Amino acid sequence: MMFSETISMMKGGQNLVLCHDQADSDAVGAAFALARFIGADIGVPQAVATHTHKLLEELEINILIGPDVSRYEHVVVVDTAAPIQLKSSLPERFWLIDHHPVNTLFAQALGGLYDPVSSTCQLVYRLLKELNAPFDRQIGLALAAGIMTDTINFHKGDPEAFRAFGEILEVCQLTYEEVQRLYVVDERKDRGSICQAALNARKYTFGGYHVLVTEIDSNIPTFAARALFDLGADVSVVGFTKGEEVEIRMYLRQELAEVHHLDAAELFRTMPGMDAGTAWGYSLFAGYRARGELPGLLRAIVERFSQLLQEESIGK
Ligand SMILES: [Mn+2]
Repeated sequence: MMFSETISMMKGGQNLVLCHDQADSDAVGAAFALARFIGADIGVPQAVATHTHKLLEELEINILIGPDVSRYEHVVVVDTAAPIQLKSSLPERFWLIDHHPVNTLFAQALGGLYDPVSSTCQLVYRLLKELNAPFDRQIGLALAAGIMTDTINFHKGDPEAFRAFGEILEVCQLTYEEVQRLYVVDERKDRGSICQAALNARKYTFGGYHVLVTEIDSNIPTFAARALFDLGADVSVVGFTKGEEVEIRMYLRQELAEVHHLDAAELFRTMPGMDAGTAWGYSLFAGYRARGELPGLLRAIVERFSQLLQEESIGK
């Protein structure tokens, strides 16, 4: 049976669409659109990512924290690449819709749709289209926000991501700006924090590449890292201290990653002093969360790039 038919059969049942922990707009957007079609609760193991709060508010999405997954007839997990991202909410039986280039969860699923495209939202759009599902502005906003997030506002993306985004705008009568409003930081206080973080940044040049490192006083390190990257950094690293925990985000420029065979997520996983936390991401973006002390971690990251980039340039 096609997976779209399976989805169709779930309609009216006791359903849960479960996102990965720290759910981003791709996970939440996909969950919302699917939940509207089959009728489902939406859950997350512990928390939703800060940048997604705007989408939750806009769509008035009610998310269950740590839902009892055994209570449901059908559980569809979305946008999740590995069992660890579900923490203790990993269901015994579940379907999966995901797009991550490496997926270690699909083998445990009853089935689903796994295709390593740009976003989970485009996969949900594909399924809903196949089912002739009704679309409205809310579903459109959810799916478009997810595609925009996972393509990093179209800094990357496969043809289907662009096509799906355009179709969604058209079918749901949305404008690009309406979707972007959910994506960019438009709180004046947050923009101030990003400006201050940029002004406080230290710039290192190793092997000709610019490495910008800073701390931010607001929990939006991803946006600040993106801002430094857009300013011209080849590597941008931004840390935020939240009580005893630290959050670090890093963007790598593609050219640097290719020339030096670097993978951002892999770098964080193997960084000296960073083995105590959780690292995630892909080749050009990585996140890290742990209990720890931020200045020491940032120094270790700078030291690592100093070795990686200067050694190689000497060898040439
Ligand atoms: Mn995703």
